[in-house]
Amino acid sequence: MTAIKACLFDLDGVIVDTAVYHYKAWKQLANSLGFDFTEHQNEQLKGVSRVRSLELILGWGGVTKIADEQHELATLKNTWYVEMISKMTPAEILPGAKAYLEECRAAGLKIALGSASKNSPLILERTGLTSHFDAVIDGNSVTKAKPDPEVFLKGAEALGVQPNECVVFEDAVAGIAAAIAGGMKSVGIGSPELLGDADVVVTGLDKMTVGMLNTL
Ligand code: B16
Ligand code: MG
Repeated sequence: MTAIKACLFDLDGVIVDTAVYHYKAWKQLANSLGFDFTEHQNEQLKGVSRVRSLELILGWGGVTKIADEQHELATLKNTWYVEMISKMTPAEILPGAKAYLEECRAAGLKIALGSASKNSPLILERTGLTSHFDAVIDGNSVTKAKPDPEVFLKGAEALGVQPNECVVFEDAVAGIAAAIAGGMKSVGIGSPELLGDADVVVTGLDKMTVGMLNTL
């Protein structure tokens, strides 16, 4: 068994719950176009890129837009979203997340962020977590979305470790698939029904210990 040397964390749904803000901003956009979508449908947007999220939402509303208009709509949604996340505070860090990042660092593990979000630097800054990461790989530095392993492979590279020395923490099915495709161990954050392909599934980082990584 190869020893784990690094932890790669997804952001939304693992460290913070920005899905609520994404939902509010996308809903506002859909409403401005004359339709609505449910919180259940919103589940499908978790871990999905901004561009792909818009395509899905327009599809739900039966609305067709040319590329230029799509770009404008995505930018408008992002303006509203950034307004919301600019007011985030450290109180919005999910239970156990900060303590687990600190436990990992104290155990000598390297830590990287592996997120689809182009807004991750702002979210880390607002929540006071920037210094907890040795590397940040996000929507600004990848060309292929999860389930492609690019974001996590770049994370491993930035940390100077091999993929099989990494464990990925993810709340999205596509994120677990990306970890597996990259040859990494994975911890699912959420329900075992949804994330059954992960090596282990817990409800949150408050349920994790560094010791558990040796059993993966
Ligand atoms: P942005 P993650 C993802 O974050 C979100 O889950 C997803 O809903 C969002 O569309 C995506 O980031 C892109 O975010 O519009 O801020 O670039 O789960 O990969 O940390
Ligand atoms: Mg996520």
